[in-house]
Amino acid sequence: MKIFFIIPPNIHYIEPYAYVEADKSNAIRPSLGLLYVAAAVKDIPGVDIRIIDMNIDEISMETLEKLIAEESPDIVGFSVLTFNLLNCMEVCKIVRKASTQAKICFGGWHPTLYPEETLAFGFVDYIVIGEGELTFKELVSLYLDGSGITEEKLSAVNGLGYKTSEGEIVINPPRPVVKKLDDLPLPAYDLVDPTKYSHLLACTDQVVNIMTSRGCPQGCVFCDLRRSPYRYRTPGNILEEIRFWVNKGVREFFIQDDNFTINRKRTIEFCNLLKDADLNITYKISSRVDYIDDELSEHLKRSGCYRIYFGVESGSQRILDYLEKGIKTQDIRKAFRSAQKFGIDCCAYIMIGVPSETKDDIDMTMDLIKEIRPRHLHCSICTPMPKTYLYNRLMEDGTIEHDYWLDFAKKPDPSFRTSFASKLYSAEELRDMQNAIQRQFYFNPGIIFHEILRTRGLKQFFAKFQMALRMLFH
Ligand code: B12
Ligand code: SF4
Repeated sequence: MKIFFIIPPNIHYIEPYAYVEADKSNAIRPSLGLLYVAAAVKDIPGVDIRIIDMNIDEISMETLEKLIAEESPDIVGFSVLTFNLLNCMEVCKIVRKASTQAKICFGGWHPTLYPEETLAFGFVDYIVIGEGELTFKELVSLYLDGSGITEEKLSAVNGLGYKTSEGEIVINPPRPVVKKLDDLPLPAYDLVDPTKYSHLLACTDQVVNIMTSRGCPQGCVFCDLRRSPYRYRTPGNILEEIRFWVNKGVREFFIQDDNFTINRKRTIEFCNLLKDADLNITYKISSRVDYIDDELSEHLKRSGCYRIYFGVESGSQRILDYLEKGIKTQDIRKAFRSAQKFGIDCCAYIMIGVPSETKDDIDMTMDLIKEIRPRHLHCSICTPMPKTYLYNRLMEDGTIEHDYWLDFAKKPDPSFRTSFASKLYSAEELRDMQNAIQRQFYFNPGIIFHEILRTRGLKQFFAKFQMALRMLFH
């Protein structure tokens, strides 16, 4: 059986909460979700998988149409975020035009949050809710058993949604999350060309993204992962993946976990193992500030960690409390001091436009930034994302008058614009403040000097230069 996984081209751009210029120049990374799902089925005899990244492989819609018509895949899968839904839909039109037999399967955050609405699209045949490895594998095995797909068989696949021959939407019971992540095969990087992916702020030409845990026990109100079951891979299992890449010449890794340091014991064990393995690699992570202290910073640095991305969010304790961040501004200062003491670059994610946030609160954030001196700064505008706690809370208290994300999920419209959470400032004022904060931070002689020093060749120099120009003149 033939399976195509398609990463759509960027046709529609829904303005994000991130700084627009940074968002546009952001990393081109393979979709780890798709690579994990592909890995779960690629070694099954009779399965032929192809991953088509229409941005990286520069495949036009016309070429794709021909390819689908010629190859006639049985299933075409997409990893769908609310933000790339419109792009996926554009490609689905082509798939449908080229083949009537290909079944279209949507997985990822969007169908997980909006299962019925997603299946209601005529062109979607299956959705996979939550983690996809086991559900998709079971779906594929139905194809391979040779006796044909029946509704009875589909109804036995937990985590799957499908339509009956009468068009009725069926959502099967959910599938429990994978408890032992070590049991999952490593992502199927062999199905993509990893040398084609890049990262603007990387130290080497080839960075491999890895994910070592899933879920988060913390309760930040804006985040989809709020209080989701935390599971992790063991240090030995992570090292196996790193070794695999080191043998292929890779020297830099981005540990893409939302929060790498949740389990302190595991972090220290991992650092020791990596240091003893003496692989001469570097890596970067994201962490909460309250998990970082001198001891951990020293372990991280010695094992090759060169950068930590911290969710600082705000310098105002009132705002941190509103966000249920569970940290004190003192924790922020302490974490930055610790990491910087051991020579780790610190990058701060901050947020403006939190409900009830005033100019004084934003000034407190900027004062804190001056004090903690991050190497990089990402300023976002607080945006209630679909079905997050923040979105639901603002709907309950009447701040959000109607469920506009639901409208979008039912009828995605390219003219849709993200709504920000603040009622004190207009979207334009927030964008202006965000632009001013980013420019003020980066057009600073110390930061520019450091960026030039860190630039590893002409290609990266031009990429950074282009971004600087866009920041100045957009
Ligand atoms: C790394 C990351 C990024 C990276 C890289 C994304 C990539 N190419 O992998 C970058 C920085 C580019 C990014 C950008 C954005 N991101 Co982001 N990102 C993440 C993050 C932290 C991890 C994603 C990941 O790799 N997970 C690991 C894999 C294994 O899990 P997974 O992708 O969910 O896949 C599993 C299942 O979903 C399912 N599955 C997924 N795809 C498929 C496909 C099929 C066919 C099947 C069967 C199953 C299946 O099976 C997989 C394995 O179990 C998540 C938070 C999170 N932890 O999920 C946010 C997250 C996905 N991002 C989010 C958002 C909002 C954005 C941005 C809009 C941010 C912005 N710029 O303002 C952009 C949008 C990008 C775009 N246009 O599509 C939201 C999405 C919410 C939503 N409703 O869609 C999340 C959930 C964060 C949040 N708000 O809480 N992101
Ligand atoms: S923002 Fe980070 S710490 Fe907070 S809930 Fe999400 S993943 Fe956890």
